[in-house]
Amino acid sequence: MLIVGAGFAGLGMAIRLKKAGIEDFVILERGDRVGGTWRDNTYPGAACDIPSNLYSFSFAPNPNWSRSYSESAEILDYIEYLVAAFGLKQHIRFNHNVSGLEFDEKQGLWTARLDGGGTVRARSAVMAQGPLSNASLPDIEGVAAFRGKKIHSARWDHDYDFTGKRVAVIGTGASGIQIVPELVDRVARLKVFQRTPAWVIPRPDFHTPGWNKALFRAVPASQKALREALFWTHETMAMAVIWNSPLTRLAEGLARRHLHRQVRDDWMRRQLTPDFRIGCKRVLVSNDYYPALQKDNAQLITWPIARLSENGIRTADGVEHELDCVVFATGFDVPKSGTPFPVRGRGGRELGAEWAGGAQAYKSINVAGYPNLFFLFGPNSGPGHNSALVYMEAQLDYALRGVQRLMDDNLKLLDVKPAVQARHNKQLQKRLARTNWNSGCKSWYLTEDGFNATMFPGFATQYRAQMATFEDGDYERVALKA
Ligand code: NA7
Repeated sequence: MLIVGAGFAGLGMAIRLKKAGIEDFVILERGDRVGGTWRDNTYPGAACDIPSNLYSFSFAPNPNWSRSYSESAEILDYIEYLVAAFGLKQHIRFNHNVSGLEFDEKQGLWTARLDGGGTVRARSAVMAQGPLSNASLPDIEGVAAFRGKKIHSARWDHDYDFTGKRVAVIGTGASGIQIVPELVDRVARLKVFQRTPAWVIPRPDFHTPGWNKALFRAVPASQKALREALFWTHETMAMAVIWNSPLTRLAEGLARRHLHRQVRDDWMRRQLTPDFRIGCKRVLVSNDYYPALQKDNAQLITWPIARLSENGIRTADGVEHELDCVVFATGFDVPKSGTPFPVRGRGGRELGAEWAGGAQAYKSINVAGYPNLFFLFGPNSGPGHNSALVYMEAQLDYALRGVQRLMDDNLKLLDVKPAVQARHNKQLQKRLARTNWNSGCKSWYLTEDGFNATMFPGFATQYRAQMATFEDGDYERVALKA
């Protein structure tokens, strides 16, 4: 088997394979370090907005988390611990950037082409390259012309000295609101360019006391119980975030109260109040973003950006903002085709072309015409309210079952039936139409035409249930000739 990507997903797959006694696999990683998104996002303040006890593998609990919401470096340490603890290093090929995948139907083999030549062939393949792995500079006029420092949140320059600088942060999503409080005290002036305000709720973040870690080490069941409690708390939040319900209004009330408590100025309150339903975009958690915006050297700018110039940013009201540095917290380039490189399946069909109108898969993991290929965090696997790793574990189990079928039944190919996939997607899209994500805001969850190929319209428990059964009848099976 070949696995593309050594982030949580690719490494999780490797652990599952090893636990099942399968050692014949290789992980192709384009970088020189494991960790995926947690290797790339090292900006000051980078942290997960899901509690660590839930944002970690249930089969590898960490009793030593230093706080409820871990920072990026601690998550990266955990990922590196996984590599060591499960003996994954020997399977990883660093600096191996896959530039294409091709299926040979006669032999039932996938070939990965590598940048700079070279190929890897395997019976099955796992796409674990992550949905948000390509940092994107926005398509704003003049970005190239700006002569000052440009930094993207996911490509941080730790050598740049912010002291005394006039700095802009463009973008107020999950990354932007974590960067602003960290930068504000280091710079001379901080201008925050907001296009759309997001809903922000309080962040119940605490240091883990020593006795608590000791308890987790001595009585692992206590940590398991905490994880369960966190899981069900987040499950309940689905009713506020995914669907429009009385809980949605309750959550909006909580966010409004948070805003009113932290921000006194009426103008600023109005600018920071979203005009869409909570959950439509990712709900943000922060205690220090609003206070940072109100510091004397900070300014919230809501005029649209007209262009960047050599010296700064010009806004639509005609004001020139002179700057030394622009931080782009503008998110990621979610590939329109759904894959970062061409993927050719049976009969030379190409996935990017098939997904041009919006990606679809069966149970988010298999795609008809692309046998023996498993997508981790594929179409409609995104959680809006719960830990991505809960969803990931369900995917890993499912992919393992597929791989075991191929091996145990001596199959050349296992390909989901097109009709099964079509029926599944018809139901998904019907359910998605009734969700908050499709209630009128713009987000990276949707294509420009408003097609939601990203999120799973249900509870994590429903997603788990969907992934818990592997129906052989859903697949075309072709045996290898003896
Ligand atoms: P996001 O969530 O995609 O946020 C990007 C932010 O940048 C958002 O506020 C955008 O405004 C803003 N943006 C993007 N392009 C522009 C332009 N051209 N002009 C002005 N503002 C712009 O990325 P993050 O890195 O914060 O978070 C990504 C995910 O990581 C997040 O969903 C979590 O799962 C963790 P907009 O709202 O589009 O008007």
